[in-house]
Amino acid sequence: MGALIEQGVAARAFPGEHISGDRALVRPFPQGVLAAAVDGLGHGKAAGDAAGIAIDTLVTYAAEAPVVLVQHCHRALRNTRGVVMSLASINASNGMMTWLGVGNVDVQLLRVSASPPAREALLLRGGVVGYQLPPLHAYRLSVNTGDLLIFTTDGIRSDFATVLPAADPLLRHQPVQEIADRLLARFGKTTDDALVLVIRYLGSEP
Ligand SMILES: [Mn+2]
Repeated sequence: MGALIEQGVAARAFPGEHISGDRALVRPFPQGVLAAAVDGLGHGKAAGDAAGIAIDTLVTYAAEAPVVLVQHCHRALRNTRGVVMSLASINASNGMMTWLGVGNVDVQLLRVSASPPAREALLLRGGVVGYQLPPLHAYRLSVNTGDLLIFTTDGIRSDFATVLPAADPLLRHQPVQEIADRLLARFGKTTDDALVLVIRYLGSEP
């Protein structure tokens, strides 16, 4: 299988901290790829420790369905301060994506090659993984070559979505790392850890 996606991550820790509680993961598995962004509650070492446990758990079970992944993380995080997280699992064989979020890690799907270009946002449920889970319901939708998936933690101002129209021609070709860097520079807050993960779906064609 060739590369199914390309990815860019831009992140910075709360000023004065060496460790960020915000972490991103892109993990291929035999039938597809898992993408995730995790925000450990608060900031500093305890937040980073919780986020690290979540990421390790996601790596271990990457091929599992998102609902199962959140349940595994919930168990693993019981003795931590907990995290919020959003996941997207893309199946390479049929171009279907399943996504799920607990807490406030925003995920936008920008269908930049559709006519007209369109945007969909992951429906988030309140809760804290490791402390209190909401009823878990994952949503399934198709993704097409060129689609962008943008994860942002709450260290990124939420109005970024309104100034990044899906029809922006830059989004079709600009390297995903540049898109991530641009969003962090323009919309990153200095009052929290901040992270942007940008994924472009390349499709499973050779
Ligand atoms: Mn945060």
